[in-house]
Amino acid sequence: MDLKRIAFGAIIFSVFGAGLSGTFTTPALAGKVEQIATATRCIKSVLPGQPLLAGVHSGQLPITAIIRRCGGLAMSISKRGGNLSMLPIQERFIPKFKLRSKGLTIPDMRIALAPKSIREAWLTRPNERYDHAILGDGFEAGGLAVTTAKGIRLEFLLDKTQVFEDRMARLVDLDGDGEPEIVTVQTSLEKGASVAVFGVQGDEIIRLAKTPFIGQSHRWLNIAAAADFDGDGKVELAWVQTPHIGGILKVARLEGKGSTRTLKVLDEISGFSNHVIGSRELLQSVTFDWDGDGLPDIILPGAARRTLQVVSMKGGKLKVIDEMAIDGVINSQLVAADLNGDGKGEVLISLKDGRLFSFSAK
Ligand SMILES: [Ca+2]
Ligand SMILES: [Ca+2]
Ligand SMILES: [Ca+2]
Ligand SMILES: [Ca+2]
Repeated sequence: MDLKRIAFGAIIFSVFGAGLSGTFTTPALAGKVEQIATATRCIKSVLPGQPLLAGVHSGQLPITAIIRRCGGLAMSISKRGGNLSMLPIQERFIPKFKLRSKGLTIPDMRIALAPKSIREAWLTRPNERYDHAILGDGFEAGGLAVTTAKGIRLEFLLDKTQVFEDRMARLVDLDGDGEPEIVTVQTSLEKGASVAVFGVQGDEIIRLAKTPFIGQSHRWLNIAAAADFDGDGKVELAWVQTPHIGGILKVARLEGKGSTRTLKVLDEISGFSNHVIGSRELLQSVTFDWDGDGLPDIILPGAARRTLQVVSMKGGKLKVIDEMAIDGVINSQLVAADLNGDGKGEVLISLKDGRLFSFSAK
């Protein structure tokens, strides 16, 4: 029985699926430990019940999650009639990043979608000019493309000393004007990664803001989440700098107007990792209001990847407010959902050994 009481009163309960359409014996209530009957021991992956179309988690809490068993069968987990149930789901109903072929795309690329002035954004011009391969292959992108609401395709190209070291160009409204900005990782071959924000002006993609490069080649960062973390009404962007070597969680705000803006780092805190070196999985962090104080919190693995950490930015300062031990190696994306319909989020992860865990606040 994989069951642990851990620090700060948070709960881990092991979700062993029932048969093909079996029903969990009890809802997994927040703050209670539940063990669930099983015939489905080996879980290969877990996905959110709604696709993360924008490419960055901003507090969405779907009421379902989808698991894929080691044998390949996909099942949705949801609350039905007061009980959580597991039902097989056909492939065509599984939310996926758009993978249809576009010109000049990077291998395994993901297209971010937003029903706004920018409809789609993705990375282009695969090249081998950077020998880092942190994302699991030897290719990085040299360009960034969008499709506008009018159907016009635009592209921004980097010079040969830089790459986009990411799998997607995320679409998120950072300045509150109702239209998305484009966020991705822009890397100098000599000086490492930075966070870059782009927008469309006229028929051009322009860069609105960029953090300084980390300062050393082969130093990377991974975008984590975007939301109003401090409750001032403005959206912040969070990322983990150097997630493989003692990651620093940074939260910044896009300030200024027009094309001369800055990404001002408001606070930072060390001890996190939202990526495994060489992995294709970039979505190892989520944000929602964990502790019920009305502010979204950031939930992500600790630096040693043996814990899940919950970070609040209440009062403008980043602070760990909860911590949960993980008995294994996180293999999946972090998925947020409200499976039991109590209005509070649960975090789902699958481990390398095939176990699926759900975490909920007390
Ligand atoms: Ca905007
Ligand atoms: Ca804010
Ligand atoms: Ca909170
Ligand atoms: Ca819940």
